[in-house]
Amino acid sequence: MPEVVIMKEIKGKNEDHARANREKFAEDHVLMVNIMGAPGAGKTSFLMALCKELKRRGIKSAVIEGDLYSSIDTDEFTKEGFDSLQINTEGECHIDASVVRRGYDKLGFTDGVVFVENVGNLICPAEFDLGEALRIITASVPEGDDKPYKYVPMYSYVDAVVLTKCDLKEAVGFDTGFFIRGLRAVNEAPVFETSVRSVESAEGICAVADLIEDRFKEV
Ligand SMILES: Nc1nc2c(ncn2[C@@H]2O[C@H](COP(=O)(O)OP(=O)(O)O)[C@@H](O)[C@H]2O)c(=O)[nH]1
Ligand SMILES: [Mg+2]
Repeated sequence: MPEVVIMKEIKGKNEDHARANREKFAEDHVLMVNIMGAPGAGKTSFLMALCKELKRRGIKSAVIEGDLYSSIDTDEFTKEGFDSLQINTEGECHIDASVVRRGYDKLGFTDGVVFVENVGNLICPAEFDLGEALRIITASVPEGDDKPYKYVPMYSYVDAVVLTKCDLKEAVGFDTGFFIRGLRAVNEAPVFETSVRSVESAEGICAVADLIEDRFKEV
């Protein structure tokens, strides 16, 4: 069974912790990526497919899982042989830079990509810089095509948008053009269409892996 660490925020300036994290990640040759999205958006499923694709390319990755309770997501990654650590916030709706740092130090990982799967929430995680190099939102098709219009702080905050569960577009009547127009009103971030259920959308996961690979070269 993987270790589950219960963590609460250390009071203090989040920006100071985020700055210290950035320095540490650079020192360790680590690209830190913050994955955000609603509960059930497909964060874990997408992340698993992405980690496997990166492994195929010879890039190491590790995962820090943030959830209120349980180790369900970390168990998945441990089973597949990835370094992973579960943080339980026991009620907090996001994780902050100090929590990420304590998890990262326990992980003892260098020379690769560390993903933080943030607590499922479209509001609070956009208020806490973790010291990450890349911010991704997973937006799932069944959530609806109007979310960029409603969750403006989150959609403004990210560097890339991963549209998940694209295999369900027709079933739920998702209007991609409407979604992208809403996004473009606040952000020029690239959009990647993905699914873990269809071969065509698997190409989107490879395109995200290209982005991660390019960014990792800059670390
Ligand atoms: N149809 C479909 N279902 C998906 C896809 N990705 C994830 N799911 C399902 O959506 C649910 C939530 O996925 P999960 O990865 O746990 O989301 P998380 O809570 O954001 O980490 C699970 O039942 C998954 O099997 C996808 O690409 N297509
Ligand atoms: Mg998850």
